[in-house]
Amino acid sequence: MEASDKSKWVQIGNRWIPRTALKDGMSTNGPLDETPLYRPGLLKEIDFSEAQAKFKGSISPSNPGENLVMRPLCAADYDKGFMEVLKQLTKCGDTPREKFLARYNQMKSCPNTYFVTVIEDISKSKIIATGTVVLEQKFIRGCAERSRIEDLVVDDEYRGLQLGKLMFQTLLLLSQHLGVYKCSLECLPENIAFYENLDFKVDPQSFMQYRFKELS
Ligand code: 16G
Repeated sequence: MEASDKSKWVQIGNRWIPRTALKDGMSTNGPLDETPLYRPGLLKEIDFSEAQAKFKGSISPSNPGENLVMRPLCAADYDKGFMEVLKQLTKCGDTPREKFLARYNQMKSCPNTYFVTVIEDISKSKIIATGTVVLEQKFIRGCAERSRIEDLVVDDEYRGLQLGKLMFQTLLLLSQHLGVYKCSLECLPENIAFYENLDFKVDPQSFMQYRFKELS
C-alpha cells in the first residue's frame, strides 16, 4: 500500500478497510496483532543505572517483578485489559475493539512519536500498568524535540510494587535517550508530591488549558 493511501485505510486484524467505513460497534474476528507499537530494543538501550529515583531491590525495565514484563503496547493488548487499566486514570468512554484499533494504527503510522508502554502480568495475560512518551518536533531551539509523559497508571491491585515509579523513570530515561531537550507532564494536585519526589519541578510557566468537551 502506498504511504499516501494509509490515512484512508484502517487495518483491522489482517484486513484493511476504508476509514470511512469504520463505525463504532463494527465487529471483527480473529486474533489481534502482536507487533509492537515501537521498536522494543529502545527499552533495552536505556541505561537504568542513570535512574535518579531510588528503588528498593533490583527492579528495572528488564526485571519489573515476578511474572511481570515491560514492553511496547501491541494491538493484542486490547484483549488483555489495556483499556480497563486506563479507566483507572480517567474517563475512557466506550472504546470498542475497532475504535481502539483505528487509533492504534494511526499512532503506528506516525513513526518515532508515540511510545505507549505497558507492563503485563504474564501469569494472567493481563495489562497492569501503562504510560506513554509522546515526542513533539519543534522549530525552536535549533529544531529540537521535547517529550511529554502521558496516561501513566498502575492497576489498583498492583499498587505498592514501585511500578508507577518504575514506569515514570523508564519513560523519563527513554525521553533522554530519544534526545529531547525537556520532558513535561500534567497531573492532579494530589500527585504533585509523587513527581516532585522524582525530581520533577513545578514549572513557573503555568500549564493552561481550554476544555472543548467534557467527554464521559
Ligand atoms: C493525568 C495524566 C495525563 C492525562 C490526564 C487525563 C499523567 C502523568 N498525567 O493528568 O496524561 O491526559 O490525566 O485527564 O499520567 P482528563 O481525562 O481529565 O483530560
